[in-house]
Amino acid sequence: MKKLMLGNEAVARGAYEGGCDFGSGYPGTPSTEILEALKDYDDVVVQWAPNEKVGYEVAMGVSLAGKRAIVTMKHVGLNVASDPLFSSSYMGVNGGLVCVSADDPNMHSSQDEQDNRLIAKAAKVLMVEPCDPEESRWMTKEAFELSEQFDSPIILRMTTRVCHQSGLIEPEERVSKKEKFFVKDIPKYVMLPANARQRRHKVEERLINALKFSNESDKWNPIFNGSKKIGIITTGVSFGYVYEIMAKEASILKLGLTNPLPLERMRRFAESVEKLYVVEELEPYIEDAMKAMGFKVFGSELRPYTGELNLTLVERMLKGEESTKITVDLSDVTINQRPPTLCPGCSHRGMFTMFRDMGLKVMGDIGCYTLGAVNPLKAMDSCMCMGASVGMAEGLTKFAKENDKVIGVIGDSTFYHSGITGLIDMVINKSTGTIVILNNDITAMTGGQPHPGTGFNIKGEDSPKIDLAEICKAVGVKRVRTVDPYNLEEVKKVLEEELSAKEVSVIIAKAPCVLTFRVNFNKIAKVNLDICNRCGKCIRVGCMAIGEKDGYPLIDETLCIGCGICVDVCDPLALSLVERK
Ligand SMILES: Cc1ncc(C[n+]2csc(CCOP(=O)(O)OP(=O)(O)O)c2C)c(N)n1
Repeated sequence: MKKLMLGNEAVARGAYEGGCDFGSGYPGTPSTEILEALKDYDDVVVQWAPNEKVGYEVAMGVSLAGKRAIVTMKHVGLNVASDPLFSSSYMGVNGGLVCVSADDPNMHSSQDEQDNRLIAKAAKVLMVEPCDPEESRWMTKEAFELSEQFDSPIILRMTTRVCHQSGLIEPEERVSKKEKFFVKDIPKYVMLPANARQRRHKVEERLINALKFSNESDKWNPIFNGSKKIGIITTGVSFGYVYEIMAKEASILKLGLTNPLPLERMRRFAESVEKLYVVEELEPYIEDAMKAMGFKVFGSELRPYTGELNLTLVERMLKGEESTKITVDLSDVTINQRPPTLCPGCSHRGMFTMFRDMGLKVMGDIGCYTLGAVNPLKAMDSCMCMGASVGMAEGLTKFAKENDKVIGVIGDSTFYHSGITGLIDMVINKSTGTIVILNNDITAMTGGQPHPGTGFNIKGEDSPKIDLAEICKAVGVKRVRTVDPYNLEEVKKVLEEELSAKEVSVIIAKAPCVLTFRVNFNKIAKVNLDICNRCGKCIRVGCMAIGEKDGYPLIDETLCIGCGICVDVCDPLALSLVERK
């Protein structure tokens, strides 16, 4: 029976059907739902890793054990996992290994826009690209077979629109596969230079074999015959747009196995049509390959070079002036922008209010708290990649002007992910910097996944809890303080003390995520208009529950949870907390 599934759920289904024994990964939009769905299949062991590199390495260990494994991450996660990815390409696999890279064209929720097809090419591993949920299912399922057949980790390249579109899938049975076990094979699995040099040839052999397969495969790289006047080569979600617009008017070569590219099939197709287009998102990956073979191709010059495609853009690309605007044109419609903001009552808000009011230079990081950079807080001065706040704070502290007060600010999940090594660097290099860890006991940004400090795992079962303060002490930080982020007076005092200390220090601001743990202080902020002097300080904490009328704060009682940050910043004491009735 057909089932309606999200692309990511279909990947999980495909993994289950493909005999996957193990799933790991680190949350990251748009990939997160894959493991969350996979955990519900009893035959698969599923766990979150502290970061993508570790997730990849555990999956590789499972592969060496002869079992099938999947590891999931967003595109920037593959940067973190690229060290094992590149070497594992030389080692090949024992059990099939599938690595999901969920790319995010247009950066809906990412700090950069990467086309990880280029990483697959550089790592010389096979890559497959589905276009919809049903393909996400069967391609994932079959990717395990391909992985074993070509002795290669496989990159399953998804994009936001493939991950997050819903569609019908046709579930199949789980495959029954031959039992495999660990086989000792030092030349294959120990990448000493002498062994790696030998394996380097195997990598090329693999690509030659896979190229033959890719060229011959109607299943992975099908051709939809139509008019020969126009030929279009496309892949992933772009196929959906192309097919909807041009199914009757063009011939389409749809690529599903995109590393190695089936060059011979592409050449034959190009020669069979009068005018050739390539429609793909982000880099001109296929287009460049066609140009290198000497073909005249229309592609990237007809579309925006950045961001994602849509029906309108693809129609304009392919039909130019004749475009009929088959989608609704929203250019005349005014849509009020709703900037993202911290939740009412979020424990991060008071911290950033304090950082701003103290004039600190804040080396930030990635998480909900990155919203500390936006109006009206504007209290974050950098955000580069996960974990970077620690090293950057160390660097800035070393060379800051004498009166500049620098801190690094990092979330708890991000600290476990990649902040710890930065802190070790601070200790061994005698930094005098201060790091603030915002500990809300969850990975909030991506929807509330557990992390090494939460004390429960992906299934909600109890798991050992790695204590943040103990880790900091264990790596040699002597000054580790914990503060209540709702007590701004305490926060200010501790920040001042630690900033003036002549050694590295860590401040842990500990309070649970109000959204995940449904925190309610059961109070409401009230304004006494007779006392309020309209200074606007309460409004500048940037809480959704505080509006403004004639310069006076207006409390939205449906949103206020009574955290009291606005009350704390009110100098004339016009705001107070009252019991919620
Ligand atoms: C390498 C990499 N992996 C994953 C992500 C997605 N991501 C961004 S921040 C974040 C974790 C946020 O959790 P935490 O640090 O605890 O902060 P919170 O959102 O809870 O405030 C994740 C998973 C990313 N941006 N980069």
